[in-house]
Amino acid sequence: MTDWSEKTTDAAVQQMLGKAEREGIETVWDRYKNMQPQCKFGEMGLCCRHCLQGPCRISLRGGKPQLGICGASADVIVARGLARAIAAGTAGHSGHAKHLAHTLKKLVRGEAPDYAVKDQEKLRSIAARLGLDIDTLTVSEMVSAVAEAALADFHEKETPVQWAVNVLPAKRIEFFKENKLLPAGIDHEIAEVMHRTSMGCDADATNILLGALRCALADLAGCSMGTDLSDILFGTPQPKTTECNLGVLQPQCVNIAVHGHNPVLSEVILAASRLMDEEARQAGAERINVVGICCTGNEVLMRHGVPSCTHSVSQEMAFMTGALDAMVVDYQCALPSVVTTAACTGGTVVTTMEIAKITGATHVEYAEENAMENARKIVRLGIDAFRRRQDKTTDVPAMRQKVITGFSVEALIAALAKLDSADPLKPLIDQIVAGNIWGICLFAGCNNVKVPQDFNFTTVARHLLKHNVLVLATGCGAGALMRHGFMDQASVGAVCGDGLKAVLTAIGEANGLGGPLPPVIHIGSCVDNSRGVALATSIADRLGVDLDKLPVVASAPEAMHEKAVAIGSWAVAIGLPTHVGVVPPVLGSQAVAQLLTSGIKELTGGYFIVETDPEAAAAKILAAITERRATLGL
Ligand code: NFS
Ligand code: SF4
Repeated sequence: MTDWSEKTTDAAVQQMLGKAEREGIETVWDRYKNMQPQCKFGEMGLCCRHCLQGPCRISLRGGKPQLGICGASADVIVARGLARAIAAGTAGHSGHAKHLAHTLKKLVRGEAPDYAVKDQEKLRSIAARLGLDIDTLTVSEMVSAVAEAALADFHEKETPVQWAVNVLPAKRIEFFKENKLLPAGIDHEIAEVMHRTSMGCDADATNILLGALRCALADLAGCSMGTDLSDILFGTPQPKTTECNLGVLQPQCVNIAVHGHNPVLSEVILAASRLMDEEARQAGAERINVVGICCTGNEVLMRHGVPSCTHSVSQEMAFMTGALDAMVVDYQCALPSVVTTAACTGGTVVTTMEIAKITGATHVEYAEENAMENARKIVRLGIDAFRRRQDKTTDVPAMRQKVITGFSVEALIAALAKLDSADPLKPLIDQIVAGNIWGICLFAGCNNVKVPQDFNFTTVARHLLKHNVLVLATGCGAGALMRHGFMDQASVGAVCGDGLKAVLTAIGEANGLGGPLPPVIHIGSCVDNSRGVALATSIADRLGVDLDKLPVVASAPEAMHEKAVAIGSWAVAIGLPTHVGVVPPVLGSQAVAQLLTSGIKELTGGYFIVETDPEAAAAKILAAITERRATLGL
């Protein structure tokens, strides 16, 4: 039997890889192999195509050429490349947030009849944060004002981006102001990075990186806005129990996977599917089974307990089961190859957004104005695919994991309030001071085909949990950890250190869970890294310190997307030691690499820890936490 452990550590995915090999169906891992050897210039960040005189690439190890045709140095080329990745990531997160703001505006105008404000309390708290007079405004006026404020954050204006200023401690904002790091407008910062990194513009690596950091803070604003507006529209998540992994696909049902990012689409698909079980039964199915993939999967998992099917690098495997009828995609992180996998196994890929079509997929243009009608059309494509697979066999791995999810900051604070209703953060802070919680680590980011799937996530998490680090997780990182049982309270005994175990048990029991909280706390999708920031900011405010003093760290052990680069960069900008387990294309410049991993510490207090060996990474992350504790006198 082939050993698949170098590709993935998820047993369900391994089983599907065996099937793909037997049937000669190409996967992302095959294409990775065919891509070897990958270009060293690209790996090092030493290739520039920013003008038509190029491509230019700078020779490694001191050989010639040492300058691009225009004279750009290795430092400049590497810094420009990184800055553009951050701008692209920012465009993704904030584009998602902008889409939600437009949906809110349509809602107010009566043009989005299938949407409603599900969480008025969240609306009021965000309106108050924006300085609106919440006592005199009606709900609809408040929605309108919040949406306008959100859209105003995109262009350059006299005042800085509110979704950056309002989500961080005052001390951090002062520091950003002094260092010209406060974004003036989200789209403005993206455009400015594109401008300054174009041929013949900014040719000072440090200066480029400072501009890139300001853009990364615009990315944080986009993430926070995405979370806030989604909570207003669809509700703030509350704890719930569900399941994950490929075993959540049910051959006797019409299986529809929502894939991508924005709950604007997936929420309505879910609602439509709940109204269409009868149609599914007429086609011979038991019912419609909606499952999630990647971050939109996290969105509907957090709010509705929709089971998560798989994540990131293994998305093709959902079709390999033969049981997935339709994969409905909005935008970001969908492999174009799913169309080919679907063709081999009989499923349908449905694209829905004007900016994200895939050749070979069925495109149903989705508009908020006709949301339910479009959603029904899309679900019907799934029912049609189900009809077509009646005489075919399916191979759904019998693997499912229990998941406890839904930990918004509001939910976490409510859980802590059961221990101290007057000062909910106090029990958490007391436990950090006592050392029962050694520190907090936020796991984020993707899987990356260069890493055996989930291996880095699970190895680092296991090590940190044993050392009593409280672990939060988002995105496909959360997906990795949930598929390996880290979000099931039953594994607390096996994976957590004694201090952490006691804390998780105390919170769980005070909340009537009849047991502990799960070892890893699921706080949402990638934009929901903002929930981690909100929690850290509350702790910092409660203690009256800045974020760079807290024993809080971030880790993206299997990062892949440009969005992950943007997130990692704002994590460093707000003062967090931030681990990345995949080497970003910066090693071509010693100056840039040095700045990111140590020089920047002098400025922001945060820095990158680049370490591909997960055991070594865990040790370095722990050391960073311990250093912070020592500075705090703990
Ligand atoms: Ni984040 Fe989420 Fe997943 Fe990576 Fe992609 S879905 S937005 S980028 S792959 S974690
Ligand atoms: Fe080459 Fe300079 Fe043009 Fe880049 S901008 S392709 S380094 S000439």
